[in-house]
Amino acid sequence: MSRKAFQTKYLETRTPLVLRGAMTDTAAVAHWDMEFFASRYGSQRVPIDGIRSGLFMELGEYIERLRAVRDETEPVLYMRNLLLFETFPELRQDFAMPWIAQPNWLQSPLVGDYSGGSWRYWVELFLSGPGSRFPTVHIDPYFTHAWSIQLSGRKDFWLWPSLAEEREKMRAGEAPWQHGNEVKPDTELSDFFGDRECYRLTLEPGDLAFIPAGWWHTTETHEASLTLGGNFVESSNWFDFSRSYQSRNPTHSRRQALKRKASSLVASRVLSWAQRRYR
Ligand SMILES: O=C(O)CCC(=O)C(=O)O
Ligand SMILES: [Fe+2]
Repeated sequence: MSRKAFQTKYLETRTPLVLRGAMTDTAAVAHWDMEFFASRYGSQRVPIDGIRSGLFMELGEYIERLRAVRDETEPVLYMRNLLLFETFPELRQDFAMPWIAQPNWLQSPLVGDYSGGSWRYWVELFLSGPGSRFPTVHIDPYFTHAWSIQLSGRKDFWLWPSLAEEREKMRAGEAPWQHGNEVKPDTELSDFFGDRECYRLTLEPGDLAFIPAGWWHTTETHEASLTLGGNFVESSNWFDFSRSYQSRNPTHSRRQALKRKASSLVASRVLSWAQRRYR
């Protein structure tokens, strides 16, 4: 598919897409499997179940545990949303952002820093095993579009479209972005989603998924699974992104404006010093 076709058919209409095998030939899919992470980073302590959970484990021990799961009713916790290049910076040279996530306006110095700069090169790592489930049905922050690359194992995704009134609330910074904790997508969400059509898909190694801005989603695995995921902003979601971010972070643009002022002040001081010195 051409970049232009992706733009008009999927980005602008916010339509989910799976590109089967699109990433098979990349270095990450070829080399980053469980064994790679276990042997290279086995003794590194990493957060389990998200950065805010306060739970840490050595990566090697986590991988051993998820390999040992036999019964889906006793799954391991999801090792999720680990910021890959903040944790393992040297891996960055072996990874190229998937083409669907380029251009990414979050990488432009013109838009400034969001989330303290951690979204500039937004790539997260997810590990899970039989019976592990992403803890919430949610919409990704601030209307960012998302991509997922399945590295090993299979992963089931559920996606539901949002309603116009939910999106309006999200723009105003009012809506909940998450629904439920530990919900079982196929049996317990009918009250919430009513007859909204659910898209179900299973990612296999090498597949690339596009999860558009404003779609509810969650995931589940039935085997050891390794996934990379990230989020991005470009022309089709910039307005919703900046408006909803601003609603929740009212001091953000003032801070950005101050920063710009401060840096131009420094620049003008340096320039006038240089002029005086070399006159
Ligand atoms: O389980 C996954 O790979 C996707 C998780 C997800 O939707 C997220 O981190 O926002
Ligand atoms: Fe998500």
